[in-house]
Amino acid sequence: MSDTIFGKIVRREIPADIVYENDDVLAFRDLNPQAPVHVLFVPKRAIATLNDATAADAELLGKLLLAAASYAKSQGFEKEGYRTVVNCNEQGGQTVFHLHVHLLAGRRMTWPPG
Ligand code: IU
Repeated sequence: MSDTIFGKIVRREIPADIVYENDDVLAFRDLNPQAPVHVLFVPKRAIATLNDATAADAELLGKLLLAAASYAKSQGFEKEGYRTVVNCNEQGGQTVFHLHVHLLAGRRMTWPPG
C-alpha cells in the first residue's frame, strides 16, 4: 500500500496538532475543520479504506471508535453528543487513503449529510 500524509503524521515526519494517542491509534485536529471540534482518529497500522479491512482488523476498528468516544467524553461532549464518520472512496468523500474516523462536535449536526 502506498504511503499517505497520515502515515507521515503517525511517524512524526510532518507536524500535526495531536490531541490523543494510545498504542494503536493517533488522533489529530483536521486542518480544515467542519465543526468547532474536528479530530481525525487514525490507526497507526494503515488500512487504505474500509473496503480493505478484514476480520483480522475488527479489534483495531473497534479501538478507533472507542478512542473517538473516549476523547469526545473527555472534552465534555458525552451528553450533548457528537458525530463519527468514516468516508469510503470517491462517492463517500474519501480523499486520504489511510482509513480514519472523523469526530465532529460542538455544533448541531444535520441529517442527511451532504
Ligand atoms: P476524508 O474522509 O478522506 O475526506 O478526510 C480527509 C480529511 O483530512 C479532510 O477532512 C482534510 O481536511 C484532512 N486533512 C488534514 O487534516 N491534513 C492534511 O494534511 C490533509 C487532509 I492532505
